[in-house]
Amino acid sequence: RRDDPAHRSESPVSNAVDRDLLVRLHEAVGSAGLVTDPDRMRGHLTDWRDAYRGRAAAVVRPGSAEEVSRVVGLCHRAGVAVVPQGGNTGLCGGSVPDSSGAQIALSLTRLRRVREVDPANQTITVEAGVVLENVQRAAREAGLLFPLSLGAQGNCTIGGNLATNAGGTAVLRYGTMRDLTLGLEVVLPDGRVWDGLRGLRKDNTGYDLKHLFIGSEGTLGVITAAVLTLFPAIRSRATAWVALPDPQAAVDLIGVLRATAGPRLTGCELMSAQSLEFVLRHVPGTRDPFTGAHPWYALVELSDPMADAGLDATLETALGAAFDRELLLDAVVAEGSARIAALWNLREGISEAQNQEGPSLKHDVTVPIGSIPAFVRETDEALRAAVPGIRIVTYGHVGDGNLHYNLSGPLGMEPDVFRARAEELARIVYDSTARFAGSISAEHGLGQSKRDLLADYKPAVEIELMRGVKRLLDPAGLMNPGKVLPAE
Ligand code: FAD
Ligand code: S2G
Ligand code: ZN
Repeated sequence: RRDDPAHRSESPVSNAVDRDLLVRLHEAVGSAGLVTDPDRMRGHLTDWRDAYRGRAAAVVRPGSAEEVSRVVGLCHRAGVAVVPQGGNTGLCGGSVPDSSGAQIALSLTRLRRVREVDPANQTITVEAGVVLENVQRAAREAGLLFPLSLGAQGNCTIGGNLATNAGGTAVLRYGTMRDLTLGLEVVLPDGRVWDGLRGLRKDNTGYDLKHLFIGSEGTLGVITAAVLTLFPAIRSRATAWVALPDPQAAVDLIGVLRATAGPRLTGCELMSAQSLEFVLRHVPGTRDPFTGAHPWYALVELSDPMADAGLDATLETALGAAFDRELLLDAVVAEGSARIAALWNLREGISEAQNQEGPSLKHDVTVPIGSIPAFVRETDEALRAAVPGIRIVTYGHVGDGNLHYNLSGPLGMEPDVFRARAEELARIVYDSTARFAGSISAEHGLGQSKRDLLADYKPAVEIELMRGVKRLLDPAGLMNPGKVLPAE
């Protein structure tokens, strides 16, 4: 974090690994693939929010899976730790090396090939460094859809999406990255390559090993390619922005939408009034779709592969039923793609807007959907008792039970004074999550920021099993050490 030695003005480069390894790495990846210049390394030694900084012996950028295999094998033989990186948009510090300077940052961003699109099989085979929005584009160009969608899609990579089992705004219809993956190619911690790039929807031949690597955050191996499932392209969408009195109304609205639209409900994002206030203040060009202020808002979206699916009528029917049940305070259906994009901009702008308000303490939690109203009531109450005036930005993927509970300090509170309360406030959110049988990390993973919480929120036997898997696959402990699993 900011107070550790890595934040001092010391050079990010260190010579903590012997020169022989650097020479061999240079032989393996050439000058294009080995970065030791401090200025060129810096971007690889911090995350998107600059919340974590580290140092490294070098940044290695292999250009192929074969080069990844050679690099990882060399580091394994030299006993040097490897920290895989994609777009560095992760929010738990998982891709940032530690401050020892004795690790190699392994960037997969040069593995950028879309190896194959197979319309008959409805699959796409891509390399780990392909940016998410380029996978979406490749699918679109084939007349198909790759549905993973999240705010960082212009920078995050498929390798990072797999390693964090990314979720995003379409999970309630298409699932997480885990549900969208049929096969993986992985370089194991000793450099061997596991080619599991099968595009079969049925394959019951033993343990499903890909699921060990999906969500492993670079601690079990380096993902170099994947076979992902594609879906029919969307040809009609109907999107509405609604105002609600409370989270209970949002939960009831989901029920009405599911009863009316079934699987055509593909987006349901909730946001508190505080969230919208920050967006309207900091995101240029945004405006409140309603005149009066309301306590809660939701963005709901139906979509369908049929062009004339009558979605507008379906959405109007659902909203009518919701008004009849007094679930809504106001509603507007977006006319045309520009208005739809403007509504999504209100939602996707929250994260960046909150960063403009000083330190934001992020908590990415899931609770069973029916528990959301009580969970929000109890958590808000406890947070406000702890820090009067705290500004609570509650928003996110309510359709799958995932809320982002991101906290900003009260107006006038010194940022460092608020930051000093981070652990206490996290406990309040996570203890409340645990009381409602939820998860302390819905989609962002654990990285380094949440790994030490595991012991308090996971059964000991589960942590023992995970340690067993780690020992089996990475006995030398060289893959992304210090991430995911708590220190022994
Ligand atoms: P990185 O940050 O580079 O790495 C993340 C982790 O994966 C690290 O532990 C790293 O070691 C490991 N890793 C990376 N590449 C590989 C590889 N090839 N093999 C093995 N391990 C690897 N996340 C969501 O799930 N849903 C959201 O809605 C969402 N919204 C976001 C909005 C914004 C504005 C931002 C900044 C982030 C958001 N995120 C969200 C978080 C982040 O974008 C995701 O976690 C994403 O999947 C990270 O991808 P990346 O390529 O940036 O990975
Ligand atoms: C989102 C990520 C951003 C944040 O916007 O859906 O997953 O700030 C989040 O938590
Ligand atoms: Zn999210």
